[in-house]
Amino acid sequence: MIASNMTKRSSPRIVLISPKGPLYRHRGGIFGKSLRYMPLTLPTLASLVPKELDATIQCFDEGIMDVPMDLEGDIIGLTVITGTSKRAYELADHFRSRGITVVLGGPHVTLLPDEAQQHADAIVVGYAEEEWPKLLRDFVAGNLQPRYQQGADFKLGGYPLPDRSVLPESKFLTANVFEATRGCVHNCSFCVVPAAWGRRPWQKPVEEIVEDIKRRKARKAIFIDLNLISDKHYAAKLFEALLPLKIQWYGLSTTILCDDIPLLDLAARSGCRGLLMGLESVSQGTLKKNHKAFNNPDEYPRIVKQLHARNISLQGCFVFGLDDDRPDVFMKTAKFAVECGIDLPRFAIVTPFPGTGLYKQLESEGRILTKDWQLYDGQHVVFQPAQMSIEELQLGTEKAWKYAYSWPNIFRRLRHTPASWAFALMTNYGYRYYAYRLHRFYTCDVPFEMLGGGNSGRFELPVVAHAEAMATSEVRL
Ligand code: B12
Ligand code: SF4
Repeated sequence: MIASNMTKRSSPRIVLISPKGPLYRHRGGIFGKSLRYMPLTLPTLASLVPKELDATIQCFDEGIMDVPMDLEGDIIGLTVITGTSKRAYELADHFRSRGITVVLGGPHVTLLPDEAQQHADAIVVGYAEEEWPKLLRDFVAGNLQPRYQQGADFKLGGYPLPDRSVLPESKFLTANVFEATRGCVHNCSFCVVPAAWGRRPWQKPVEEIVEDIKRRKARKAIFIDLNLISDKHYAAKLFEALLPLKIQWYGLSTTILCDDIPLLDLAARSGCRGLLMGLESVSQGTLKKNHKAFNNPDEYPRIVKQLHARNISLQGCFVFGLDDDRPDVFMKTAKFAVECGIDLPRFAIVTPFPGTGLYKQLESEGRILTKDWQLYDGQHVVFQPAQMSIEELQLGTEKAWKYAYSWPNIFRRLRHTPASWAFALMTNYGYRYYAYRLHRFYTCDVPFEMLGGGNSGRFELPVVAHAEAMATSEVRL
């Protein structure tokens, strides 16, 4: 029987799910447990459930556990990113057919709300700090609306701290994961952030982050912010506040940090030991065309040296497949990464996530090969590359990984690493393991999560994209 969303309920049973497609479920990798940090999505949503509702909350992250298809609940919230949307819709359809109210939210729902709406009783578009509690109150009152939208006056402060107890901490490498900001002021053509949330940087009051770190008695912290230095003034305030905590921290930043020596020095003094930077390409032309001209490949060697001089390791991420890339791009980039001494280089196939400038361009040129969103994971070719074949892009990416993670090149790169040799070798060994088994594993699961944050990937020959490309003639995060 399908339950009515107009029925009043008390003490609702809320279930929160982070779905994962078959490629990404239970990825224990070589260490037998998830080498990921705990994502903050479900802990954040759980903390926002209004106390007066007297709700029970159950959380499932399919990366580490099974979702019982016969679970009992009154309302299920699923978080959706593009790569998991197929699985999310499958679960949503299943639970709705069992009469349970389903709510969808997250980056993919924000990018494609009309698509998500077809699989949900209600969706939340944008950040949900205000809308999720409102939605739950409406649900309990029997007055659920189909769509809730982040307000224009949204502020990222004054909410309860994430409730990390809703997920089993022991299944993750660490739960000392924090978020200071959201959004980014830049507009890189392939990036989901400006497409989904605009170019405004949202910031949590620094005191809230300090309180969260103290409450967890964290000695090491991971910041998941996609660009921690979007607002340099705020970043400086945050780093100052971290000084007395004497922690080591890891996060994501743009190369712009290295143009501001006082801020870089402050970051290092505040405990920064590892940064992930989207270096993207070794071609200035490619960067410029994709609105990332603030990156200058001529400066990359200097950036690595500046970071190393301050005991900061670098995970440098490159993407392959942008329009100027030719078949020589793979080895050129991999050799460059080795020569620069990047501690952990990563190579991804560029993904035109729906809603991004890149997606719009490729779609208008008829070059999107598949809309099977589960292949939109930075690891499959889903569009027709401009100057190479799909196979070249796939295999070239694999070659770059293998080159950068051959033993001689690991040793070459690590000559100047600021990390301890044991640590640097362990993390590189982890990446090497995957670099040589890309068709079997999902490289995101490996150790930079020990160092910091991360994106980027794995690849299998994408059967769908491949077949469609063949049919149409021919022959990057
Ligand atoms: C942890 C993380 C992961 C984890 C788990 C992600 C997951 N949900 O499954 C792992 C490591 C598995 C992962 C993998 C990948 N990730 Co990731 N990841 C993140 C990261 C760094 C943090 C997520 C987080 O904790 N956010 C904090 C919470 C509070 O924010 P939030 O999730 O956005 O949730 C808020 C709202 O969106 C909303 N909301 C979200 N879900 C729901 C659900 C309901 C019911 C409601 C009401 C509201 C709601 O409410 C929350 C509060 O406002 C984000 C970047 C970021 N800083 O957010 C990227 C991000 C989610 N990842 C991204 C990407 C691209 C990837 C990869 C493709 C990277 C790669 N090449 O490997 C893979 C995808 C794998 C796949 N299966 O396809 C993109 C998503 C883009 C997209 N369109 O899908 C993001 C946004 C980063 C980016 N580059 O822009 N990732
Ligand atoms: S790629 Fe990085 S710098 Fe560019 S818009 Fe996205 S988060 Fe900002």
